Amino acid sequence: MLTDINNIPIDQAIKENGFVIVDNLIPAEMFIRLREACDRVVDRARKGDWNYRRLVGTQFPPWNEGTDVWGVQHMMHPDLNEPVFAEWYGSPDLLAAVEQLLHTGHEDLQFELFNLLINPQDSNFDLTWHRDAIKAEAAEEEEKEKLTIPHYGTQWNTALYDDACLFVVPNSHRRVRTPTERDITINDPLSHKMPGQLKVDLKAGQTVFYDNNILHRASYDCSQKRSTLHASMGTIEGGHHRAAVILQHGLGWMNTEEFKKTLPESLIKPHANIIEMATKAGISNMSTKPIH
Ligand SMILES: O=C(O)CCC(=O)C(=O)O
Ligand SMILES: [Fe+2]
Repeated sequence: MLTDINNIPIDQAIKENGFVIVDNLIPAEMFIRLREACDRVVDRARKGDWNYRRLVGTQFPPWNEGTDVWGVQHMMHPDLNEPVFAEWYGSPDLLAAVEQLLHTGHEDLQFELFNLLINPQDSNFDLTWHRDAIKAEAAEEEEKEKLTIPHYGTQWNTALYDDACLFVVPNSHRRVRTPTERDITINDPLSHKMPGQLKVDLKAGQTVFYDNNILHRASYDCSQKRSTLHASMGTIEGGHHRAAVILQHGLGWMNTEEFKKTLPESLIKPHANIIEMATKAGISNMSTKPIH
């Protein structure tokens, strides 16, 4: 059983706090290869040679305006031609961690997103306090209802360089916002004074898994190199609930023979599972409209 940096089983820690920090989910021999592959894709995205990217000025998809890049999308896309990303996404320790967090087995794992979060070059950029799957304006009743939907998935940041960009409110992932939190998320969403906020300090090589409905924000510093792998996986039980969150990123390229050929053995079943999920939900082009 995998434990976190405080020796607590990771599934227990994420349930209690909404996030959990884990060491050593990158095999030593893969570390440099991942850094080098990231440098190459970042270079392409900044040059405008890779158009699936997140641009300063906009937090959620679509990213149509601006030039300075804060994230690169679709690390496993066959046109990027960087096999180390699928190799890591399908690596045994990472899959074991995800299976423990989701209380599921390999057969039921669902292949999802793999993106990269980086430092912008020209200016600092802050993401607002948010929950990924619930809008700030949601009325209390709607918020309460959405918070009861199980996630059937987990997401994580794995730092290739020390990374202190993410802030969370521990244990805010399953309850409605307090009046102060509601006020901040709606009227002062860049606030540095969120009650109970915690800076997540990751050392290179550490991973934070977090509930995507924990209240969180991020602060992007253009002077500090960031190259943080940002990914998610789910279970087949998620069905259409998971579809909305995942497919808003536009994943048509995953439903191709060309992509399937690039997958390591450990990802064949998880990949078949997401294609089946999208097909059952009637979304075989694997694209849905943005949530926010
Ligand atoms: O930059 C981060 O660490 C968090 C990114 C984030 O919150 C998001 O992509 O929704
Ligand atoms: Fe987020």
